[in-house]
Amino acid sequence: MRRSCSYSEVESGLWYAFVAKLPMRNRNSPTSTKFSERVTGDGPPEDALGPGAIILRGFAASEETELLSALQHVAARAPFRHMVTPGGFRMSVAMTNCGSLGWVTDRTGYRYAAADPESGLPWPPMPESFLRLATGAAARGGFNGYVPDVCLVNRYEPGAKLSLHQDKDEQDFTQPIVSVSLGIPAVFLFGGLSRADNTQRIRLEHGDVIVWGGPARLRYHGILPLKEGHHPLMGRRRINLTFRKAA
Ligand code: MD3
Ligand code: FE
Repeated sequence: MRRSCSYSEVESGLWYAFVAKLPMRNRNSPTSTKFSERVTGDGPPEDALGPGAIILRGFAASEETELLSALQHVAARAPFRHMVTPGGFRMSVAMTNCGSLGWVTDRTGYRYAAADPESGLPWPPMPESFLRLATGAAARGGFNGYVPDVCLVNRYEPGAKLSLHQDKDEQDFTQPIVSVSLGIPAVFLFGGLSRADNTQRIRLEHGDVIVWGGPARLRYHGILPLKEGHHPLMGRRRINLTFRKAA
């Protein structure tokens, strides 16, 4: 059962304290609505994505080779698959997981499970390089001691999309989610706490890492259909690593 959580509960005053210590270029505050631009402007952290979401542009780029080789090991043991939603739709995004739990969906619902339903085996352990990246990024966002137990890996090919949704299958919404974009760029949609709220569009590129915590944690979000593209390392794919503390 989902734990309910009020907006004020997840909105931590701490956010403002750690943002003040960050260099301007890492504050999330774009300068215009043109989402083709990199977000590098300065200004208050409430701009753009709003409080709780911090973009670390290119943070993962120097680790790309290690991340990719670790990902190949994960996918060898737990292959990417297109899961089915409770409504019966096959997802265009292919997914796998590593860590002590993995996010799954089927006709019976969404949940975190300790075993891969395709094989019955435990999910592959979280690679050291994944964990290092996630804890390092979380610390930069003010979340010291973050220890994710899940990395959900999303694989997009041109045309794949993720409809607007909230992530609320986790137990504790005070724990952030860390996302890592690799491969061809995508347009991320960032809404509000209600599905009907307006959305902003943010271009996510290879190596970009975002820490979603505090008041950003329960905002609606999605990915527009991926455009054709080619990345030297990833080919015509985008991979998103999303780290969670689910249990
Ligand atoms: C904002 N993945 O796996 S990552 C997902 O690019 C998911 O594959 C997208 O949404 C992707 O659930 C977006 C960015 C992201 C992840 C979790 C969030 C943004 C978030 C949770 C709360 C708010
Ligand atoms: Fe999500």
